Amino acid sequence: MAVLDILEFPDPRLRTRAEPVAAVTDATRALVDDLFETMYAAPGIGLAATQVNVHQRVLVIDVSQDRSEPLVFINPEVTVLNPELGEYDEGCLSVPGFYETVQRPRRISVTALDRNGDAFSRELDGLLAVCLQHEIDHLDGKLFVDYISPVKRQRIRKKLQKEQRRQA
Ligand code: QAP
Ligand code: CO
Repeated sequence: MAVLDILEFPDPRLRTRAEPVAAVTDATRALVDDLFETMYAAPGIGLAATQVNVHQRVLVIDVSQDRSEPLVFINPEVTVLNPELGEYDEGCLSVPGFYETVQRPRRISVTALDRNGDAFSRELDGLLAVCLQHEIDHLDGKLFVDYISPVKRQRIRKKLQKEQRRQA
């Protein structure tokens, strides 16, 4: 297992559309383990493979207080159950230090493969529904800052680029 480097906005690799996983193998499970280790180390509540520069449709989430409810979603597909939108102040390990309010459907259902390659479905609401939609956006090359005003997005881009130059 390994803690992997996380790409940061505005890195163009975050705009890559991830490919479906053709078969869940030991290599997929090794990626899942690295995603959890990286997410827990951060610490974060969700991480998509895109954020560690692996462009496969794999993401992990744990929104529990005591970090005891690891969830794996491979090739996730979402259906909106109710068009009603909710608001949440979202952050992102790829946009460190910034939080903005984003609106998304409140109630969704998801179908995905688990770490054994078995299909499952569940209905989600609350933070889990927000987080899953945020992470699937990563697999499609999308970031939460795409939902905010261009002025705010540009301000965040400039601050992070300055920070990244300092670290380089
Ligand atoms: C996505 O984000 C999410 O800025 C997961 O300095 C977040 O785990 C979905 C983090 C909120 C819904 C609501 C962010 C850690 C972690 C930071 C995260 C930071 C350190 C973000
Ligand atoms: Co994110």
